Amino acid sequence: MTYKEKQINLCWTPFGYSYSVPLSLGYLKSNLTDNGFKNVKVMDLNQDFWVKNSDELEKDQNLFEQRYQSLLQNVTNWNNPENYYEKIHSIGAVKDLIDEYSDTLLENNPSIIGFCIFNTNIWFTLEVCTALKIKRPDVKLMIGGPEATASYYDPTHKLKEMIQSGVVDVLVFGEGDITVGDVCDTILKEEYDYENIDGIFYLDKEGKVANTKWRNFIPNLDDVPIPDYSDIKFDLYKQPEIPIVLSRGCNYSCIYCGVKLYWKNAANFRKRTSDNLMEEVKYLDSVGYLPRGQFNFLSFKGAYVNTDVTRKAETESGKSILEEFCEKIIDHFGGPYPEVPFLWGGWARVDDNLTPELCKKMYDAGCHHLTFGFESGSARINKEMRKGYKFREYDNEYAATVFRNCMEAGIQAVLFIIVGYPTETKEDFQETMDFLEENKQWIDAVYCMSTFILSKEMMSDEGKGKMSKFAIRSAIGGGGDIDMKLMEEKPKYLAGDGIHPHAIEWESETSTYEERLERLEIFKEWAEKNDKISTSPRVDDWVNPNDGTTMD
Ligand code: B12
Ligand code: SF4
Repeated sequence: MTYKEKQINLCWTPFGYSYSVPLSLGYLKSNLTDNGFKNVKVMDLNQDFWVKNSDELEKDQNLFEQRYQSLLQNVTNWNNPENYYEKIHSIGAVKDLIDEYSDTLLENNPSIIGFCIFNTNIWFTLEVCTALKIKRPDVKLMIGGPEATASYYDPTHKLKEMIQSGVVDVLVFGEGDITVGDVCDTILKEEYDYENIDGIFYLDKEGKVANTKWRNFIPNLDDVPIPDYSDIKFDLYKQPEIPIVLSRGCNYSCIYCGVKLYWKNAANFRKRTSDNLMEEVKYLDSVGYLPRGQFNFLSFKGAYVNTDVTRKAETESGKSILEEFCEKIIDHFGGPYPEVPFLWGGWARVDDNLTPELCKKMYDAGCHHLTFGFESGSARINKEMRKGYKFREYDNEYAATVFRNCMEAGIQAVLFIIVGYPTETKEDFQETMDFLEENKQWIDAVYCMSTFILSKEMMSDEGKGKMSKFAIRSAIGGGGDIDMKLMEEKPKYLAGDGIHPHAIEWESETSTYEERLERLEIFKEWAEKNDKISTSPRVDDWVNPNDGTTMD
């Protein structure tokens, strides 16, 4: 057996949503296969978990459902280790799952097992890794994914401890498409020259946790092979939402947004061409993932779909990539929706490039809804957030026109708002509510899950120096475990350090936590009264499998 024939397993562990398809692993598999690795298997144990428990989950009164489903709604149960151990690990079934899944992962005798971690499955994954190392110490374990990348910024992150203790062999941060091949190569050749591979943490020859430099982002996304889902049985997912990533990174840098952790700065924003995107649509169609006559859903991912705000021609045709892509979809399927055999949704920015003509074309290409980061009806707060409206000052008339264009074309406009952004006054909040009331005919639904959460992303180095001057007097972590008395001796504004991830109960000069909760209540009452609670996408035969959360 050559080293390229050795078995590599790539895995998603519970707990994620039941409809999520493992896009990242599809990317890694196609990259590894392109590099000559012969035996790469994608194993979605998160999906296995939902399938195995589907009978139980359908019984309303079932304790299992109550426990898992409600725990899943609240991400702080999963990304906060104390909550995880207290509320989740204590459920006996979880211990059995760890044992079962570590056995499943070893069944085909792998040499390497790779895990993709998010903030929701990190603690469970680390437990599976520990069980694996006890059962088969010779199998190398590598970890990548968004939470692995986020851990790059935290020197005391638990993941570093796991490398130190020898449970995790390699941690990959940043874009993993090329790194994964390099790591598998060096392990399977038994060379272990980790120091020559960009974008990883590992245990160096002195037994210390070391890292190499951040890997350069792939300049041309069309060079990345499209995801390989050949190990995935789409029909087993509850209402699968198939993601197609239009772009990576974002060309803006809103202060509160976590995107910069993963993609650094706006200069790393890249888009795929419409031809390359069509290749993926055709692949999904050819392997039967887009069944005709049955409701199916694609989710156009990336920062947002209408990224062509520079207004420079992006293509030879002089049109935006989005417009070209829509035209090619309609063309390929022989006419406008319903000839197009799927619906799609995506995130969008409030931008007047969403003209009536473009909206119509998007609708014809299957666009069902757009989810806007509207955030606030206050122009001042939009500025505070550095939303970066480039071509004109933000104003509410401008936003209303964009939503009207969508709704008139038949596309549902779903809005996200932020309640209680730092410096938001009662009057600013009222401006948001006034906007919603005045424009409700152009809005299908509005979504806001909680009051504003100070995140470690927001306070990361990438945001340093740009932070608005809001005085935070104290902050308590989302898990309720850290009490921070920050401000007296610290500078007037915060950046970089001191804030516990996901602090929700903070207090500033313009609001207390209780005041923000009151604002949230006002919003919720309005949303209920006007039937604007986000249950998007609203399709008659669609049952949102994750009631209480939003599909994006
Ligand atoms: C597309 C997307 C999805 C898709 C696909 C997910 C996927 N990655 O496969 C879907 C809809 C399924 C999804 C689901 C979720 N997502 Co999501 N998603 C995104 C989004 C919009 C784009 C990511 C992207 O471009 N992916 C493309 C590939 C190239 O990037 P990638 O997935 O990170 O994978 C690369 C590297 O991380 C690495 N890698 C990944 N896994 C592994 C494994 C190994 C072994 C190695 C070596 C490398 C490696 O290599 C990959 C290729 O370069 C980002 C936000 C953003 N704009 O970036 C959020 C984001 C990644 N999602 C996030 C979250 C939290 C989730 C959910 C938990 C739901 C939720 N609460 O929002 C679920 C988890 C999945 C599940 N089991 O249910 C967070 C992650 C935060 C964190 N620190 O964990 C993000 C950053 C959004 C945010 N700020 O909240 N998501
Ligand atoms: S909020 Fe949206 S536009 Fe702003 S940086 Fe994040 S992804 Fe980009």
